[in-house]
Amino acid sequence: MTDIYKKINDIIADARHIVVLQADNPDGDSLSSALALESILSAMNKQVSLVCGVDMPQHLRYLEGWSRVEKDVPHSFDASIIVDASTSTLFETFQKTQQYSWILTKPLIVIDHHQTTSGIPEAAVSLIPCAVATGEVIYQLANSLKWPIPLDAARYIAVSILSDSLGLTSEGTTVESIRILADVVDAGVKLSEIETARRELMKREPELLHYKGRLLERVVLHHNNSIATVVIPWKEIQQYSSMYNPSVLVLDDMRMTVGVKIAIAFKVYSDGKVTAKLRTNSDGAIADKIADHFGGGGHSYAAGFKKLGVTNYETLIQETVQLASKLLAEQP
Ligand SMILES: [Mn+2]
Repeated sequence: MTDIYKKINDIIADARHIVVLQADNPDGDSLSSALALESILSAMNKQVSLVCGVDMPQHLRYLEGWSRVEKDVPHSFDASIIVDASTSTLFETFQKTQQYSWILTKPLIVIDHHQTTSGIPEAAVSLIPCAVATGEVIYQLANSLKWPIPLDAARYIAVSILSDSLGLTSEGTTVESIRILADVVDAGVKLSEIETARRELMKREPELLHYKGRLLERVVLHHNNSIATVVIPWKEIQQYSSMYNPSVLVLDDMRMTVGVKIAIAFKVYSDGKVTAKLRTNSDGAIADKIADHFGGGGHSYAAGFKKLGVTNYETLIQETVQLASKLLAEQP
């Protein structure tokens, strides 16, 4: 690990302007990891540009600084850091515009914690230890390299850990995660302030209340209620996505149903693209295996995949359900 730390330190030392990149599926961990790095590197007198190919989701906008995330890679920079992702397929938006190949012309650092990924072979250095959140990895890196960790960086690290560990309750939460959280609270971070800001922004538009009801009515239970699926068609993606991710609106309710081991939300786009978001309970932690089968990635509890050129999405759903039931039957 120290070798990797040294390589990262060298790249950062040589760079004046650093781009911090999130994949096309930004979440609480990726955004707060990017903002934590921005704060840390700025304190080291670096110029930092935050970039993500897609809009920051509404529910993350309680994090001060979200609006500094730009859509385009700047014209000149010296190095880049990808946070919370290590699969190049997650950078489709950049790949379409050649921006991704532009990124690869400069030293690229990958900082992530996803264990089942295809990796980014072009990266100069990849730091992907087992950790509950990328924020945890950044804290350990900064601490060990004696980089400054300003209070706002410490706050973002707390958000990142709380977000990916589901409030320190997920399987991947370790003593180290709790220790880091204790450290940042010791440094002055107030967890109650983070939670108040988050809850205020969690309030949803009234029309989402009724839409959620319609989505829940459409949930299909398969194989003795062990697999729950829902389909979100293009029309609804267009209508509601700017307010809230329709999948996220119902996945937890699906998962919190007696008997359900795995919940899957499919989004069907107009161009033949179909995405699937998978969430499981502890007795059905096979999300990564299913995602992997379809070329996606993630954790055993939460994963996703994307298929292009799908002509009949119902066949894909059938295939997914069959694979899920087979994997569930093979569970010890
Ligand atoms: Mn993460």
